[in-house]
Amino acid sequence: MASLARISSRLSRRIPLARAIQTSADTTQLAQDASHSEPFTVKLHEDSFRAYRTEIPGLEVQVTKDGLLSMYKEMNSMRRMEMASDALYKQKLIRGFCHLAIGQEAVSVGLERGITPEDRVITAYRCHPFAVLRGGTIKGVIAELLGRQAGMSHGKGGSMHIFTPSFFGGNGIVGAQVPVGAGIAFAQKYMEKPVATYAMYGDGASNQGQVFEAFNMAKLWDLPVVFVCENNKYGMGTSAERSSSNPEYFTRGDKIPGIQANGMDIIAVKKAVEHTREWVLSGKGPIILEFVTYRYGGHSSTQDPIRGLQRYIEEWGLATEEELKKLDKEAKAEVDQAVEEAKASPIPFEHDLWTDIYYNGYRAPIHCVGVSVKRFTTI
Ligand SMILES: Cc1ncc(C[n+]2csc(CCOP(=O)(O)OP(=O)(O)O)c2C)c(N)n1
Ligand SMILES: [Mg+2]
Repeated sequence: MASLARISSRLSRRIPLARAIQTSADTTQLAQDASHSEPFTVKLHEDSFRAYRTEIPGLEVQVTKDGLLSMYKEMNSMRRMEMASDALYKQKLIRGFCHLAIGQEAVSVGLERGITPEDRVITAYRCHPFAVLRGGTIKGVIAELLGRQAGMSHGKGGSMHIFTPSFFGGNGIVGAQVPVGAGIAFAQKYMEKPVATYAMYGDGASNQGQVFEAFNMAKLWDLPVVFVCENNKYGMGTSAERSSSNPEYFTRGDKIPGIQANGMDIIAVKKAVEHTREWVLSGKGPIILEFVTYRYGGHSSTQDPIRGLQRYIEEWGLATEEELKKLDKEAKAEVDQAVEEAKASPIPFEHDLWTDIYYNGYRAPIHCVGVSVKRFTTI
C-alpha cells in the first residue's frame, strides 16, 4: 500500500504550483531619467502582483534616490542585526528561542515605508526588525535577546516578546496574533481613528481555525485590517504545498479580496502596502496581502532582497558599488556598537520582577507579604 507521504507527494504534483511572482533588477524599468534629487518613476514587472476579487496595484511607482538608499541601508542594518543575533546565539549568550528574519528584510522595511507611525502592526515570533522599525532600537532588541536590563522588555521577555506603542509583538503562539490583530483594528474603528492595522502571519499559521474566524469577523464588521501572509514557503520543515490544500494564500479570504506581491522586491512591497492601506482606510473592509518571500539567507543573488535593490541602484546610476559598500559598513558598525552596549547592560534588577505586570490604572490590590509597594510600578 502506498504510504501517506507518497500519496500526498503524488497529489501535490498534480496541483499546479502558483505562477512564479517575480520582479528583479533586470525587469523593473526606469520609466524616466533618474534625477538624483527629484522623485522619478519606475515600472514594476507585470508579474509583481496578482489579485483576487480586486484589481492589482498600479505598476508605476515614484521613488527617490534618497528613499532607495535609505531603504538599502535599513535592510542592511536589519540583516546585520539578525546575523549578530545568530552569532550570539551560537556563542550561547542568547538562550531560549531566537527566530531570525534573514532574507525577509524587504517585507519589514518595505512595510514600514508604506505605513505611518500611527498605523498598527502585530506579528508572530519573527519580530526583531519590526520592533526596531516601529520605534525600538537595535540595542534594545539585542539586549532583550541577551536578557539584559537595557532590553525593550527590560530583559524579561526575550526574542518573541518585544513591543512598542504601535507594535503589538512578537507573539509565540502561532496564529494567535491574527484575531488579536482583528481586535486592534476593531478598536481603531470603534474610536474612529484613521489607522490601518497590519496583522501578519506565516504560511504555516494560515491553516488555523482562528485565522478564518478572524477573517469572518473582520469582513462581517468591515474592519480596517490588512491580513498579511508572509509566505516564506515553509512552516518549520514542511513546505507550503504539503501543508496547505490551497497555497494561494491571497485567495483564501472567501469574500475578502486579496493581493499577492513579490516580497523580495522592496519597491513592490511598499507599493502593495500603500495600496492596501488606502483600501482599508476607505471603508472597504479587510484585505489579504500575501508576500511571497524566502526564509533565511544563503539564497542566490537574484533571490536576495538586498542584492535586488543594489542592482536597481547601480543600474539606475544612483550610487556606485563602493558607495553602497560604505552604507553596509555603516550598518555593520551600528550593529557592532549596539551589541557591545547591550552586552555591557546588567541583567534585570531584582525590582524588575514587580514591574510591567499591569497596565497603568489597572493594578490589582497587592496582598503579597514582604513586597515593597513603592517598587511595584506599572507600565
Ligand atoms: C499554536 C502553536 N502551534 C505550534 C507551534 C510551534 N511552531 C513554532 S513555529 C511553527 C511554524 C510556523 O510556520 P509559519 O507560520 O510558516 O511561520 P515561519 O516560521 O515560516 O515564519 C510552529 C508549528 C507554536 N509556536 N504555536
Ligand atoms: Mg512560513
